Amino acid sequence: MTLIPKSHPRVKSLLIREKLVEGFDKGLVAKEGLLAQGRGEAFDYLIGEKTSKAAKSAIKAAAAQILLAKAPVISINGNIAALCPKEMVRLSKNTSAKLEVNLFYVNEKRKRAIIRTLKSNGAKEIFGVNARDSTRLSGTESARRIVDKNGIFAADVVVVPLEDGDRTLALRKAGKTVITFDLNPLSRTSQTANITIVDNVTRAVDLLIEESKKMAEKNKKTLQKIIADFDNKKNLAENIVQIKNNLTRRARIA
Ligand code: PTJ
Repeated sequence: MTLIPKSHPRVKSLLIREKLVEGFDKGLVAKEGLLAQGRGEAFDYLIGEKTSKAAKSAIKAAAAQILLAKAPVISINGNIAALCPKEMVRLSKNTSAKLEVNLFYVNEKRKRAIIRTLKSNGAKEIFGVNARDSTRLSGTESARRIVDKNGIFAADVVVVPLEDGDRTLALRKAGKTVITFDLNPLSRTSQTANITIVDNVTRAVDLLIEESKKMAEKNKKTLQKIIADFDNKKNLAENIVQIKNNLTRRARIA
């Protein structure tokens, strides 16, 4: 691991980068995952490398939505397995959501490494593992169309962190509610999800776990109201305004 001076102003961001690079060295992350990280870092810089008010309200809506779901599933890819496996397992346990490994860049060896990582972080049952349980999701040509019959295929709510593609639209057409974490408010996934958390997944996932713990004590009606009051398009627009304001402020300083 590269040594990063603690005094570095962007130390947190650099530590996240190191986690991803370590995950790549361990065979969890696709080469393209490093590029995805770079894309994310650029947007993180633009949002100010902290959780915005808009992201906090998306996190609340996401917690309510997962708790109200009958069959929630969290989709795990290589970047997530490298960045926050323990947190995803904790979220799944707190909310009774299933974990399914679903990769864009299919690679059996990498898939097995991801499964091992999830297990070593406490996951008991993992979906998307056996070819005999797989089926196809229509409306997408990518490898992500291969899903588990008892996991994503049967889910009513699916969490799809870190992906910019057409799967979200396919999931929505299949009648599912989609939640994503994506630093890019303009990505196809961000724009088509029901709830988009525009924040670094490494910051937002802990907040989502906390929110789901708090909300587990609330009644169904309260949770339904939180979701009804949430408007994803409006929330994305707030994130874009925030980026614009950050840019204007920096331009003034320069
Ligand atoms: O492991 P696989 O084969 O399933 O592949 C995973 C990647 C991430 C390589 C694949 O899904 C991919 O290519 O993703 P994209 O199309 O690059 O989209 C990733 C999205 O996540 C982009 O919009 C990034 O801005 C965003 N992103 C990257 N890092 C983070 C992030 N969003 C939140 N937190 C991050 N840490």
